[in-house]
Amino acid sequence: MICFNKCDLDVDNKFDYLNKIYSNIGYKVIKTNAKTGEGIEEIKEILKDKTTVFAGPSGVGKSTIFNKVQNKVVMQTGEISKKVSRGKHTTRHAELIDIDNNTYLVDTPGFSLIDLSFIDIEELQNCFKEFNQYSLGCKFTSCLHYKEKDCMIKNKVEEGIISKDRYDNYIKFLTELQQNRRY
Ligand SMILES: Nc1nc2c(ncn2[C@@H]2O[C@H](COP(=O)(O)OP(=O)(O)O)[C@@H](O)[C@H]2O)c(=O)[nH]1
Ligand SMILES: [Mg+2]
Ligand SMILES: [Zn+2]
Repeated sequence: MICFNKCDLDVDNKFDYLNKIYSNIGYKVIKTNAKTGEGIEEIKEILKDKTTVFAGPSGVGKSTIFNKVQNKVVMQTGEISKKVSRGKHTTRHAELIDIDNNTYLVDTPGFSLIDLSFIDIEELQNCFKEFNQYSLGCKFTSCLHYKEKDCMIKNKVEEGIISKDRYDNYIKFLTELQQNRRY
């Protein structure tokens, strides 16, 4: 599930744009404002009878939301440093908190940088699940949807069926992995 928090700061309504992209792919998308409580009840419903981990960049409001959905533990929340505009790592470890019957929650420190090196180049496309149903249409079975000819993924991007932003992210990650590949 993807949660877009701080919707009070979303002045140009990026949420609607992202919601459309990710809902189409099949993700459940939720809009929250941890300051006013918007969307918090919806999150509580989703957490019921499950074990959930909050993941995402530091400073996005994971711990603030964590504090709003339960009253057993108070997590430290951090102001975003104006200097580096990155969140402080105030949550230093991950702990499984028993918030209700059969309901567990883990807050995490989050990350300021994603290390993708554990993903195989050929496997990366599986992280973009909307590519799946089309990749059989590529001419080459090992198509990376990058420089290859007769690529169905690139066709679908062209047709506007696969989001160009998502495809561009895929290529960013792919080229990063290719550059760091060790022989
Ligand atoms: N404007 C705004 N600020 C928020 C919201 N949620 C959290 N914050 C602020 O963002 C900062 C980082 O929050 P925190 O929960 O520590 O982020 P974490 O690193 O993801 O755990 C804090 O100063 C929070 O008060 C929100 O919905 N709107
Ligand atoms: Mg935190
Ligand atoms: Zn392809």
